Amino acid sequence: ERKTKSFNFTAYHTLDEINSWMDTLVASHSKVVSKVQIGNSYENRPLYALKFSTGGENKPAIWIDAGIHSREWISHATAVWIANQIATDYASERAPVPKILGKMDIYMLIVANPDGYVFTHKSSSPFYRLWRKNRSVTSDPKCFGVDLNRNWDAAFGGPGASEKPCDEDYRGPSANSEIEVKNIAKLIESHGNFKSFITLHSYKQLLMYPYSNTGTNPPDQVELDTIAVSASKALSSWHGTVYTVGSIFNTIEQASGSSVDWAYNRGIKYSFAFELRDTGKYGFLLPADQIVSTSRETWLAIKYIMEYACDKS
Ligand code: PAY
Ligand code: ZN
Repeated sequence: ERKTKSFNFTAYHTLDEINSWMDTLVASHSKVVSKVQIGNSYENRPLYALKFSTGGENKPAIWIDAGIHSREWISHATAVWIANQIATDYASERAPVPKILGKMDIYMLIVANPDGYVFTHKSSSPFYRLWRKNRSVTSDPKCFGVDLNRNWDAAFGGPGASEKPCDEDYRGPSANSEIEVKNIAKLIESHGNFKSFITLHSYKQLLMYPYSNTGTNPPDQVELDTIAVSASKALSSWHGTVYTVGSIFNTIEQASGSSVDWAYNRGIKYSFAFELRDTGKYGFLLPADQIVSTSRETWLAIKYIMEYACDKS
């Protein structure tokens, strides 16, 4: 019998498996990674972030989250792979990770919506597997859950979010009403030195920047677009996967109360949202045999953004 169980990066995993994998990662790379509990979810599950740091107080930092929408399983799987890559690249002194971690800390919240994620694992029937929101009780006893990407304090309540609890994009009763959003916002605000905010979603193969709530360009549009074009070229260089670049408003749809708009409005200039593979053939049910290729190509784009933010910080 083997003493250490190796983690299978080519499969999707449950919340418990991801949480115990985090402990394994921390145990084997304890000099550079730690597990930070940033609070609990609505159903009282811990929200664990991985913190990559080579020491020092309040260094400029990069935020990466995945799984704010629970059905977007490729986002959690990609975040797991990338966390492992950051740790191993640091250990083997593979550029640019040592340079980035020399100057910055990286926080990764791999399962931003654990209650929803557990729900998606309850059954493969679409009602469970395709659950998007969290699982909080609403004013309608028949309908559960708030869309955590409509609940941020950024044009909250505007067009591009629903006020109806049964809708997939229900914004919730008030900005930050959801504990998952509140916990992330609290960590980022109290830290105060985040330079980049990256959120992983699926699907549609898009690399997007603010705004989502208006078609008006953000003040840094030209720079953000240039970064996104270069990052998506890096991504495509691996397997030829084609990404479209633009503001969320222009590439997908109007959305109010989104995390990226909130981050950008808080002064986190390098704020981006990824819509990972694919373009609709499998959609949210991306086959597990695409996890590693999706992760590898996404890592090239994220590495580009991180290095850019590092050089500018
Ligand atoms: O921040 O990515 C963003 C805003 C746009 C996404 C949203 O929150 O609605 C777009 C959708 C998502 O990833 O949640 C796209 C997918 C395919 C969906 O559920 O419609
Ligand atoms: Zn999403």
